[in-house]
Amino acid sequence: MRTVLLTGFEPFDQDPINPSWEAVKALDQTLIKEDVRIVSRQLPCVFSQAPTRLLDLLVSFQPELVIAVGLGPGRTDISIERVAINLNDARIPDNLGEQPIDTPVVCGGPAAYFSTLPIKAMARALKAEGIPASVSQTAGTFVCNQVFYCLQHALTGSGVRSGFIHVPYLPQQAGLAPQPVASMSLATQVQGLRVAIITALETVDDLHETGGQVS
Ligand code: PCA
Repeated sequence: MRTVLLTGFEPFDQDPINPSWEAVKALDQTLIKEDVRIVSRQLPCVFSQAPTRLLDLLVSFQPELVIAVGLGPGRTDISIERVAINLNDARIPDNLGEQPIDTPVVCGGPAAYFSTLPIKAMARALKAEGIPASVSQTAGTFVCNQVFYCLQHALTGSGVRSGFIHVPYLPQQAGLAPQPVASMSLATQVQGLRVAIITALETVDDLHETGGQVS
């Protein structure tokens, strides 16, 4: 049996729920193909703990594909991240009150890593199903970016494909927000992840079409 590892995050910043965990949890133990099983695990939203937990999961499950998922507050679609940068710059404290400012994720590591997922093909496949999606050029500078960077750092040269997806708020979260903010139903998020995983498993060479932005 082959394994796809999905991770989602615990709630953070006073939110009682994190859609990334709700969505990946819904796919835990799913047979996404005859011989491919999804394993979903939660990561702490803590700079000092998330990377170690992630590395333990890579060792335990020996996955052939890894997609880490996080909430992108204010994201309007399923955002398939292109690049992780070697920088922590926390606008808010993490769940242990740590707030690193301008520190490297990995001392001496390269400035950035690219996703090794077929990000263009994934965005296109989601849109073809009527699910809003795009390639994103930044995963931010908080714990999601840190986890994404550590994931790419750990798997460089391994042949295991990996990357990161940000999902929007759930409608019930957006309904409580003081300002209008985008949201997406849990069912749509789960279906989006399902399509993203199947596309990643089936696509060897990514599409050559633009996923860029002017600014
Ligand atoms: N989103 C945060 C961290 C955890 C999460 O789900 C981020 O985008 O960094």
